[in-house]
Amino acid sequence: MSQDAAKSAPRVGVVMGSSSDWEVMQHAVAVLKEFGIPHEAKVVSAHRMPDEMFAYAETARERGLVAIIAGAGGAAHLPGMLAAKTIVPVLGVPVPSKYLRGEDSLLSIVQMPKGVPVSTFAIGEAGAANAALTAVAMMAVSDAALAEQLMAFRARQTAAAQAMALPA
Ligand code: RP5
Repeated sequence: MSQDAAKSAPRVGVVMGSSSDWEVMQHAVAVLKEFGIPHEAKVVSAHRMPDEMFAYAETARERGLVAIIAGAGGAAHLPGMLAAKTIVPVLGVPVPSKYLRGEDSLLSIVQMPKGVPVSTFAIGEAGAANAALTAVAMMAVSDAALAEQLMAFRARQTAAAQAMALPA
């Protein structure tokens, strides 16, 4: 791989079970864009594309991914099955579902048996954004410039909260 290709090779993978998950998962991608993290986003359905799902997980490490953000809804086995096939950290995002509002997604992602972890985030948009912020924090451990960016991001939130006013 050339140096230029290596620079732009994705470091974080954002995958989801369906294009219908994009409304939520786009918030992870927006954070990665904001921090300038090379990333990729694609549909990898666990039950409709099991072979592609395994191939994605099996090649993640050699392709240089440091984290996989995986969003799914309902019987949300995508994050757990990816985690079963790679040691790259998997950050799971429960996508709101039609009938159970994402409580099914949350429980099926968070309740991984001991030994194969999936870091699980809040249901929906906040979870997607926070999963990406966690990937940024993981990378910031060994990247001083990124750490500065993350601290500035936090400082802006502090300033915004400090400036909040309530009705008289
Ligand atoms: C899951 O089923 C997806 O992650 C999505 O949240 C849910 C519904 O998928 P679609 O029927 O919208 O394709 O696999």
